[in-house]
Amino acid sequence: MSTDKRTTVTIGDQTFERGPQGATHQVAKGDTPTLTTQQGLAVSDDQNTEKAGARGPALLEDFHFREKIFHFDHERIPERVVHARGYGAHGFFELTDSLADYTTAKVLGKKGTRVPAFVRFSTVAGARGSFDIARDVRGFAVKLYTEEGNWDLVGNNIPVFFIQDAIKFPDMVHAVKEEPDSGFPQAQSAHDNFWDFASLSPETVHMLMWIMSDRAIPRSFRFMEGFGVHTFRLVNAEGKSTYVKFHWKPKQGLQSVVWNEAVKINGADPDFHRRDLWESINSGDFPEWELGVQLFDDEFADKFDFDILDATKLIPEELIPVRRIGRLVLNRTVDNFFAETEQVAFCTQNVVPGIAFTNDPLLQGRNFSYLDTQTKRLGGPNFTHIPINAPKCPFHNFQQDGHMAMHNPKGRANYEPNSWGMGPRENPQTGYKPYAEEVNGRKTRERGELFADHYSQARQFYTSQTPTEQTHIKNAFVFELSKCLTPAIRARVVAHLLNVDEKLAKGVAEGLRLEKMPAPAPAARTPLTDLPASNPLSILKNGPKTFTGRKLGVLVTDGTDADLLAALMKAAEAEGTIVELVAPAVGGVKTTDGKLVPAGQKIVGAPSVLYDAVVLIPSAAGAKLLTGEATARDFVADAFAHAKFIGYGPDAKPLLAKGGITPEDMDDGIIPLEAPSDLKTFITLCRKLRFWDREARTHAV
Ligand code: HDD
Repeated sequence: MSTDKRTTVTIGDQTFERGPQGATHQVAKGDTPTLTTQQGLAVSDDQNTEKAGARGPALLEDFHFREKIFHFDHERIPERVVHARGYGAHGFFELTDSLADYTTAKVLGKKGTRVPAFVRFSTVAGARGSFDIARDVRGFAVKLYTEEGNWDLVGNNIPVFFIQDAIKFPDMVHAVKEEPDSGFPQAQSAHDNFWDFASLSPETVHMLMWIMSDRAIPRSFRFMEGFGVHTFRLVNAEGKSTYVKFHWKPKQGLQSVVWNEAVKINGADPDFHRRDLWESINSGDFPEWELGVQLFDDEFADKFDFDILDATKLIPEELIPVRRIGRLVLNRTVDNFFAETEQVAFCTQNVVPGIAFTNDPLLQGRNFSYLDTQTKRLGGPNFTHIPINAPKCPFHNFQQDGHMAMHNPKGRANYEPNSWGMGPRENPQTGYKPYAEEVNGRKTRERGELFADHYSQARQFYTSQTPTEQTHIKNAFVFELSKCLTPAIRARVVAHLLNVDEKLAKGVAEGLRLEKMPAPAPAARTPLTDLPASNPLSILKNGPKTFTGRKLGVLVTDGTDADLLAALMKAAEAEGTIVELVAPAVGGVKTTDGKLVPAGQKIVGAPSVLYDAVVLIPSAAGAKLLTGEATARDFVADAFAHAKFIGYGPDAKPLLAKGGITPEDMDDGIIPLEAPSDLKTFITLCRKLRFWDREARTHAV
């Protein structure tokens, strides 16, 4: 029986059209388009395959069915071999300070220049469907559609890298990804293969410090820095080169979560980071970063303790300050995840005139890898024709044909020179030229001498952290190595840490219960132990000054004080804080004024790990009800254990007790909220983000 026999039904307060088998549709309006095949043929029935009789066999001639299934079967493309899980957004870049003295790049030339941008953030090791808060590096890839072509700055949220030479990249990636026989662990470095490779490759040690720090578990993409990592060159109109390192500094300040929290967020909301970006942009709270540059010359490069071509080293901001020259604003989410976020193809080779490469062996290797990988991933050489990848400036060339060619040269000439006077010509004035660096040398497979210092900056990173952050680093090493089944590998890592910081090494050894302390790993170059601490390397020294854009979870029940709730909403709004009400039922609660206030979440689906701080304002009866609910108990206990600020109303005490908070545990991070004016004080306190003093009291092991 065909679907043209439709009836109208009402479900709830909405009216639908229903076919004979119960499939329910929107009621077609005048402007509802007709469903067609890919050939534009109108479809009469999309519910039933063509059959010989209602209960008979399906017919091969049903081309609509075949086309639909064929297309579905081909929906997947290979996921990225690294950075498979990512999330993108559109925005713009605006130049706020001209670098015209240093570079001919127009995007960096005239103050006020604005170009469209697309940014894709990612994790590295996990598959496309893995979770957001893995302990991992985050990709921070920026595509600027400039008037001189696309400039891709394909960076990370960490300014250094695991390895120095691109030839080691496949080994490093194989080691960190799931082990090839078992196929696990997914999206984690906490396994033997990774630590085996890392402990046998001392060049990884500086990066290990960063990924064991809270940098690897950011609170959101919005609250992390980005780095171009390599030293690039800027080249000006006279052909003079200046070295440059690129930085993205978040206006929102830096913030991370704690490890136990990350583990729980991954279960409660595997999409935590992408949801945060989506929601902030769609609510009009546009994340913003400043573009910073560290500019330096050969004189600095020659006297610097390390090689500027070595991607496992950074240049402390105290030595070369970061000059802020622009801003990147993300103000539009994608229309289609696949078309934009999945198909966007970043290539480190995409630079514009006035920006050039250095001989960093990691960068040189990347320039091959990205083009190669996009060709495979997107199915051929014409991936640049996909709208998200196409430049927004005019482009003309004689490249033609290939799979899915969307634009071919027009007319007779598909080569040059030609005598038909047709087609584009090269332009020696505006065209891209490599930097005219003098190059000579014997062919060899070696690295620069200074590349061999693997510990000095690792130590500098560690000594630059606050005691809280140092503890987190130690705990992360202990956690990861405790998942490592081979004791010899654990000891090898500790042997490296002895060259970084003895206290750290001892703390890790103790945490692992290592019976015998290994000897320090032999260093290829004597580490410099006197590098001064550098404040920009710490997250906690660079936190936000406001609670803006952060999320407050508020536990409410029937009978919650309406005045207290109103005061909370007002104080939060003034600060730009997002409030989510968590209740026994998502339909909401009746507050003391008799109004039904809808909730954002039911308690079972909203653990406190999803919030930056929490408020407990149940009524007395509500608190009694929630003491019998395990997820409410966890809500309180976790907020306490994760050193969060907790505001509590007059009737919340039984809930605090149920969450394991004894009267002796009450500290300055747990704030009574009695009068509406207390709410403003509470929100102001939350600007500190965490009450770190509590942490030591909650982690005895
Ligand atoms: Fe890479 C993707 C960042 C070293 C080879 N890389 C990729 C992405 C980012 C980075 C952010 C995701 C881009 C996106 O969102 O689509 N990669 C880095 C940084 C590195 C680095 C900051 C060191 C400083 N990468 C690196 C090396 C190689 C690669 C040494 C190979 C020799 N990277 C790739 C790749 C990927 C990639 C295989 C996978 C998917 C893709 O390119 O588009 O070509």
